[in-house]
Amino acid sequence: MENYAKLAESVIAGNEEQVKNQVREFIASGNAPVDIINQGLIAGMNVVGQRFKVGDMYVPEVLMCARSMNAGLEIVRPLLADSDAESSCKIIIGTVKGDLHDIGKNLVSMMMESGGLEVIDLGVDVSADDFIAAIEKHKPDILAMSALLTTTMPKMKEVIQALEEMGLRDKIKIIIGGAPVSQAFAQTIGADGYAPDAASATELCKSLFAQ
Ligand code: B1M
Repeated sequence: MENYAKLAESVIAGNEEQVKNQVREFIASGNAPVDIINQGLIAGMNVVGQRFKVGDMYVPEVLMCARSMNAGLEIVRPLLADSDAESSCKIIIGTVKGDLHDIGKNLVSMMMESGGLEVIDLGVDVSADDFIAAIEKHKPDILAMSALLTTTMPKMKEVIQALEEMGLRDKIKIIIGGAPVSQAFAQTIGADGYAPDAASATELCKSLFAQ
């Protein structure tokens, strides 16, 4: 069993160089990319989240941790993208208006790509108008929205309402995710599905696409 705890510690310490070196070592030793992500990088970021919550860490430190985690993800990304799964399922993903959290969304996006899905990532702070413009331009099968703040969750509903008003709602499946979001909330706002993590978001898209 590899010592992913050391990698998690490097994320918590915000030590970007150490994270990159450890990730490269894990890859060279033949460790599975998904394990490196889940047991090392995300495990570390989860601790950061808990410390931030109780006031043991502050925004600048959290940003350093996030940067370290992303540096590790960037090294693992090409290995995930090596998946030879093919699909014509096209997804537009973004973090909703007012919300700048993108670590989880990037992970979802990366897992979807590695699962053979085509992903157009609109980034963070995406307004309903921007989502709609992208949907009209790219004609995706699925819209995937992420929110990490309880204050930005209602933006998801606004996007769905705007799609209804434009007569576009029936042309697309909609999934949502992010720490404060739930299956019950998805039902309340009229989304087609909710996924708690990146792997299940990929599976959910595949099953909705197959319907
Ligand atoms: Co912010 N932040 N933050 N933050 N931040 C939270 C979310 C918070 C819970 C921390 C806390 O206080 N307890 C809290 C929200 C409280 C609430 O809403 N009730 C919070 C707050 C308050 C804020 C600010 C308002 C702080 C301030 O300025 N006073 C501010 C808001 C800025 C803004 O967005 N407008 C802010 C800022 C920041 C940073 C910039 C410092 C940084 C973001 C950096 C970045 O993303 N580039 C940050 C971070 C890092 C966090 C925590 C610590 C970690 C989030 C994270 O990346 N987790 C977070 C605390 C926490 O979550 N415990 C917190 C790791 C990531 C892999 O998990 O994002 O949950 P997650 O994604 C998961 C799943 O949720 C799911 O899959 C992912 C992988 O498994 N998922 C999806 C996500 N999106 C999905 C979409 C899907 C499906 C699944 O389908 C579409």
